[in-house]
Amino acid sequence: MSAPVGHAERIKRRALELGFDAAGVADVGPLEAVERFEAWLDAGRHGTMDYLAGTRNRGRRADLARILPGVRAVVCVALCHEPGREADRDRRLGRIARYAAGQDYHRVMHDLLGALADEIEALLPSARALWYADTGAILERGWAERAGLGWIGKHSGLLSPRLGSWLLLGEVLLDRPLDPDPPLPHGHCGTCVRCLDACPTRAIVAPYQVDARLCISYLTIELRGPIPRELRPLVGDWVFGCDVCQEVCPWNRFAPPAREARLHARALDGWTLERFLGLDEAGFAELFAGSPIRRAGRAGFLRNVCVALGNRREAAAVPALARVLAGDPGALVRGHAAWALGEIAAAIGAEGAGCAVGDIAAALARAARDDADPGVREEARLAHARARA
Ligand code: B12
Ligand code: SF4
Repeated sequence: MSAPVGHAERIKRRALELGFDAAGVADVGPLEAVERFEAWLDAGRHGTMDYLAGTRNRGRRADLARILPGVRAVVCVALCHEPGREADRDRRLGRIARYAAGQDYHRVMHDLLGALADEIEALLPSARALWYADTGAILERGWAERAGLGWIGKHSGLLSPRLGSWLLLGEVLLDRPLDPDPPLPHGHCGTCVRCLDACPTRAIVAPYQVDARLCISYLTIELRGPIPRELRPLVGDWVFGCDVCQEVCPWNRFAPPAREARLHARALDGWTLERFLGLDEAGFAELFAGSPIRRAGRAGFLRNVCVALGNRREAAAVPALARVLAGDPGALVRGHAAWALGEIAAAIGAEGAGCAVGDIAAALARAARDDADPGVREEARLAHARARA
């Protein structure tokens, strides 16, 4: 069956009218990205993201027909999510990745992709259209590249010459053929390696290859346990996700802002890093209802807040951190509070604020002796040694 003339164009035009910033069609021939993905898994670069490595999901990534039998085309879409940065907000809250500054993009994609899939099914009666954004066993960057939306930058993100890389991806699988778009003839990174050089943890281990175990995005969102001690100083004040590799990219200099109002940054007026430390489970769930930040969970998010405060090394954070160390219900949070106190003590000690250092050392010594959790006792012991060094 040949592609119905005009359907692809009408679908792409509708996608733009619905609010997407780019749309293209990919044919469903074998995808190079599958091999890259398998090599990435074999190297263990997915860390603890076991859902990526399961046999069923691997099979589905390698063959879209296992998701939609008879699949013939992939309609790929991109949505700009750039909400802009505000220095004051970053200062108060720590840095939150741009894609997570507003409401959860999965919800936004749900609405837009659902509407697009309905329209496609109305245009092509008896066709089946299945849509995904992020959560499907689909190599979204590879398909978007195939559909001509952009190229894969050396940071491994999809980059559009017109829109930059502040893009979220989604797709509609279709069991009807559509005229495909050609992929871009070549990428436009050239000799640039800014993203590799700028990555604080050196997570871009080679051009196009990210080792998630080092990526701040993984460490602050996906990782459930402690952030490896040697990486904590490199995380800076990122409390959810990381944008460094995209911030330095020259192609983002003229990237357009998000048109979708739900992706604009929430002000979180009155909140600060120290105040976040007082959130209990219910308070966390309420404050971040409908936000991607809920994915980290309370313990993961407060762990990140402790690391950010430790890296800022300001004595003003000591009381809040000491309260957490003495009484937070989460061992993960108490352990990272201990680490942060050790960092602050080491920094202000050098400036001669010996009194605060004495308080910190006493709090750490108590935790090293009395905390119920052996992991926290160990963190406190190490931090205590650092505080006194
Ligand atoms: C797991 C995951 C992560 C992991 C691993 C990221 C990674 N680079 O692999 C972590 C948690 C670290 C992460 C971080 C981020 N993620 Co993420 N993530 C995913 C997810 C669920 C799967 C990605 C995956 O399969 N990774 C494994 C690698 C091997 O696959 P890949 O990324 O598609 O691989 C490309 C490169 O490796 C490249 N490649 C490898 N070798 C070679 C060699 C050559 C020569 C070439 C040309 C290419 C190449 O080829 C692949 C594409 O063809 C996708 C959604 C999805 N279902 O696809 C979102 C997704 C990739 N993430 C997204 C986003 C927004 C982010 C962050 C920007 C969030 C943030 N601000 O904190 C960061 C960016 C970090 C980065 N530089 O990649 C967007 C990316 C949009 C875009 N413009 O590309 C996606 C598509 C979600 C979405 N629906 O919008 N993510
Ligand atoms: S920073 Fe340079 S190398 Fe990295 S994606 Fe952008 S253009 Fe490519």
